[in-house]
Amino acid sequence: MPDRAVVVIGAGGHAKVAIEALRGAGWRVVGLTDLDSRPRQVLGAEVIGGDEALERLRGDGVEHAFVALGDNSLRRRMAGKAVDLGYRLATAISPSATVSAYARVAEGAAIFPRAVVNPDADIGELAIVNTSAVVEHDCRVGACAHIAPGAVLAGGVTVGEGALVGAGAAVRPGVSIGAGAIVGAGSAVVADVPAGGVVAGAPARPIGSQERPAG
Ligand code: JB2
Repeated sequence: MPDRAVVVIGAGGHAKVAIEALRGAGWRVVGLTDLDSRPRQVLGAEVIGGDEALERLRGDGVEHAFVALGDNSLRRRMAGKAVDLGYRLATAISPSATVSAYARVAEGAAIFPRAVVNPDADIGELAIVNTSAVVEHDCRVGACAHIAPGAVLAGGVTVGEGALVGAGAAVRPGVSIGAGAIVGAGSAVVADVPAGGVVAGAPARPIGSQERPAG
């Protein structure tokens, strides 16, 4: 039986859901690091300090880290630091999530309670499929993208790296959402969204763009 010890990076709201998912999947959370390094507990796990504690923990033999930061760019950056320190990225799949045996979930991803990931879907490294989100068959969710709670991707949707699909949004089959794009909460996306595009509404319309795609 391999050691299932994991350190969680970030001690905010995302960490709470991640800790439950990790524990449910058999991980032992040895502690958290946070920018706010004051000692405290999150769901009974200790905040042991800032990210400088990561090196010591690795030296103590902790092999896995989970980056529990909801911001897509920050999550990518912190994961890079953890990997540079020699960590492997843990994957947090809640026991109540339904993940097809024919789906692929890359390292560092989060699949939260009651989310559904159907056959031949591909969930990229560090992506988040948040609570009750649905990723239908043949979807591709890029690295560091975030499918927020209750969002629904119909079959064959592509979500680019670092994109955010807001809570409760619905995306029509086969639509492509570009890297770093943002889809507003509750939107109905019926046409492709370019990289860095920001859309909202039902049907979703452009409301701006980001100069540099996030993530
Ligand atoms: O560089 C960092 C760093 N920067 C901010 N390293 C570490 N270890 N921690 C960092 N933080 C910490 O992330 C902040 O001090 C804060 O404690 C935490 C962010 O907490 P917050 O609750 O604001 O966001 P979150 O990322 O945990 O969750 C967001 O994303 C989720 C997907 C929220 O929007 C949630 O509502 C959402 N469900």
